[in-house]
Amino acid sequence: MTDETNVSSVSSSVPSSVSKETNVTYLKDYQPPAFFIDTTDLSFDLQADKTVVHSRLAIRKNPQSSSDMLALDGEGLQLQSIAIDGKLLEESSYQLNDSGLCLSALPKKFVLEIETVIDPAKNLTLEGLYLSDGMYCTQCEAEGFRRITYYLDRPDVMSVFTTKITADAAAYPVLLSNGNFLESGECDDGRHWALWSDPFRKPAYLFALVAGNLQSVDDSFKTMSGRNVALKIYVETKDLDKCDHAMQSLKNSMKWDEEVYGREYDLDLFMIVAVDFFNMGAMENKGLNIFNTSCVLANPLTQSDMAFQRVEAVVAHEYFHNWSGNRVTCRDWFQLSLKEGFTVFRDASFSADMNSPTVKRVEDVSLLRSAQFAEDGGPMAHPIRPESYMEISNFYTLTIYEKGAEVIRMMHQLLGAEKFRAGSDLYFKRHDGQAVTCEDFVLAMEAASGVDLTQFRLWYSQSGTPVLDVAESWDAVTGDYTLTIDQSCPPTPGQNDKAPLIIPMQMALVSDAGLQAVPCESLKNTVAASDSNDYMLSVTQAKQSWCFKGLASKPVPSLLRGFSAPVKLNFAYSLEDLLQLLANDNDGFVRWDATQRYAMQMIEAHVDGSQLIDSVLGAKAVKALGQALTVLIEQGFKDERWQPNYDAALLAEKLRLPGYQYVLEQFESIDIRAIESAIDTLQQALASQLKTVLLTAYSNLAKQLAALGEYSPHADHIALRSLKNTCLAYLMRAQDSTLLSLAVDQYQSANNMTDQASALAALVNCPLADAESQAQNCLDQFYTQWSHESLVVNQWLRVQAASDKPNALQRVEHLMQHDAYDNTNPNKVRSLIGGFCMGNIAQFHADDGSGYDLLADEVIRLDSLNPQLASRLLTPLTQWRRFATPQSELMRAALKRIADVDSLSADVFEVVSKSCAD
Ligand code: B3K
Ligand code: ZN
Repeated sequence: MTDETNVSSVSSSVPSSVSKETNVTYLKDYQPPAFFIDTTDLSFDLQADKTVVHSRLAIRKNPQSSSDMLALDGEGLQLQSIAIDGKLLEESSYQLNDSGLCLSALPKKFVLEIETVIDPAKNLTLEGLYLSDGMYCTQCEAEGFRRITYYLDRPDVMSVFTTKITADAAAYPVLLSNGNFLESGECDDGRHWALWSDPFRKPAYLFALVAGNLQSVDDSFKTMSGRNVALKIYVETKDLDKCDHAMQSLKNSMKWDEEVYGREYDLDLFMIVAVDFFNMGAMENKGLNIFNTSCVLANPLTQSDMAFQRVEAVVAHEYFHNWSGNRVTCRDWFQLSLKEGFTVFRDASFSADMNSPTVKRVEDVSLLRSAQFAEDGGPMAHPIRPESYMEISNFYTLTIYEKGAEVIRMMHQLLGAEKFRAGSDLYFKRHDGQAVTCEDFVLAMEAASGVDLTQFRLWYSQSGTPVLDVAESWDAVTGDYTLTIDQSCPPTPGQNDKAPLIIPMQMALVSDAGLQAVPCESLKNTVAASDSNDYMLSVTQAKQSWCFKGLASKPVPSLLRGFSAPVKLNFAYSLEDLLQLLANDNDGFVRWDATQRYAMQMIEAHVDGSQLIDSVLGAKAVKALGQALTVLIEQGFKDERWQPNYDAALLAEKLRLPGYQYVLEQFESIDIRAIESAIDTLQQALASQLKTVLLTAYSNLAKQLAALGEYSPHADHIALRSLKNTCLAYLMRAQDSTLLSLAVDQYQSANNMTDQASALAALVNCPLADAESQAQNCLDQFYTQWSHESLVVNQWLRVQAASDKPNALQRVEHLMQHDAYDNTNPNKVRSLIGGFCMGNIAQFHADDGSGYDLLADEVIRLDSLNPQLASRLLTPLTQWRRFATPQSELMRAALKRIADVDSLSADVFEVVSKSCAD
């Protein structure tokens, strides 16, 4: 079906750009669709620059809708023909524009057939159908399907899909789509075809197609009802040796979801495909997950422990979406956190069960407090259920994902595990096969638990990070100890006044003797039953007090245990209080947090000049922290072996000082040079003080790991390596050139990437002049050894971009010209440009603005190719208001320079316009 006269002039290769008055979409304007699409039959004739897409849609009027207009979304498509019930339409019988196709005067039920042509080879946006590295693949969430064909590209239109793919048989032997494989055949001209059918109704954003020269690693899983599911991970031949960990993670996830949520997989086949050009981590397309290679490939020689854990988490996350996202999906994109927040909560619980729960919690809280809090305090702040957007791709944020998961976690705490499970069972039962809202989730939780969540709903509508100011008073005569909590939340865009939220505050009281169980009148009904020493304070008002009676001595409060709510907590802990918590608290999170708070107090005092770390008083405070850490390190060893009951990974987290992002987040006005000096001074001081104990720990851990033999991604082994390599990083900063050989030897003898890359990073960041040539030798060797492994090359780019040695900017500019760099591959751009702008904070914020210029140039260049990536990279500049001069003005000028570019994408336009708004 071709009608040459009907070819539209829109080029398919160019991302859609906007005039300066971009459209805003509002939640309040939601209308149900005017039509439904019961079945969608697609046929793809794949050719690099001219792929023909034929669609046959069985459409039916929605009786509930008053509109008669069928407005199909479509972008960058060449329309070839359109027919209703077999009859070709004249050009005059529909309206075509840049964003779609409108039809009116339609029957109640009809078959619409459309043929479009697209150009996957030129599609660098990596949205819709694209050809990269000789492989076709799709990315349709959120609004990519409209770049494939005209459609009702909205999640509340769910349809049964069949897909026929035809392609050159030699170049693309594997042809995949959602659901079950039906049949395949050969054509006369060296091409072949395959037909797939997905029995489950789904929105277009879950559609997927892959064609390539791939091989699979195969396995199977027997579900709880005894069905056999075939599991396949498709990769390039050279990567077949990197799939075992993903496969094991998949099987563990399938089992875990059955045991913990009662969720069984529903198709007979589950496929994962790895792609090197991908805008994010992975995508949960029904039955055919598409993954960034970085989130699926894992081999000890080429991937670090961190990558192994990320693979496990992302495989689980995408698999869990099969229920939380696919079987029950979102009504509209404002409900994104319905699937993402819940699924992140599910994958975090899974990772906690597979590894160390406390370490997982510390990692999640670190991310939240550094990056999500910054987002929530910046110009892009939005509630976990936003009310408007210009470009939905900008709302795949830490707020939707991580804060969204925290909100679900709080619900889990308020209801308790059993009632929460009853709530999730009810939610899945009530809404299976539907597209629903966050409100539907909360209603199911309320119905199953009997808990009133009226006030809790504010977490969905209010943006900004709540602040708890906690004050104590102590009466030595009566032994009364009173805590008063003030709750507030700073204004965020569009929300000046905030109502008090319900905040679950888990706490305990700590004394020299350990945890105290004490009575508290107002807590009669709220004391957590699980641990008699723990209280769950329900903070619901702007100001509230709790009085604990009859204490023998003044306690230290252990507040927000387990980080029970995503809030900022202010309490005037003395350094002694913090050491007390570090020594005597039994909550792993609070113990770790005590070291963060201790270090922060020192950094703040150094920055404001009141107590320099290298002064007598400061040195005393560093010494006290150093001693406490020494005790912890020494306690961990018995007969030169680390005892398994001590968590080495958690100790490594404690030893590492707060990261730059977290430190910046604590300042009202950021004086970057003063902060840089404080962090450097503290690091050097601790490194020198701890040198001896770190050296012993390093060699003990190295011996112990060697005795364990082969590499294993087991959490216990990862913990030992993490502590060992943290010791090494410190030792390389101890200004002692006799220690250099430790890193060089480890680099040369490493039999896994964790040890090799850690040694490389330690050398590259070693401040000693003697280290320079050694570091360069290792960098050169590393590239020679791994230039054929794309993901390893990314690590090589990142370690150089993030190096705190001077001239990082020049190095980055030089690397941008290197053969190993490809400025259309998101992984490479994120490693080099992102590695510099987000991983090299001090040099990115150079006083001459050179870091901002580099970023602005890259954002402008990328915006015409891949707007999603460009918009993501921009994030650090959005924080300009937080900085003192000259950074604030220079950052703003860089934003303005971007804003002045004609025809920006909606993605970048939204971020720059909101960031520059007065
Ligand atoms: N749902 C996808 C994210 C899609 C992002 C689109 N810009 C992956 C995930 O969260 O599982
Ligand atoms: Zn997700």
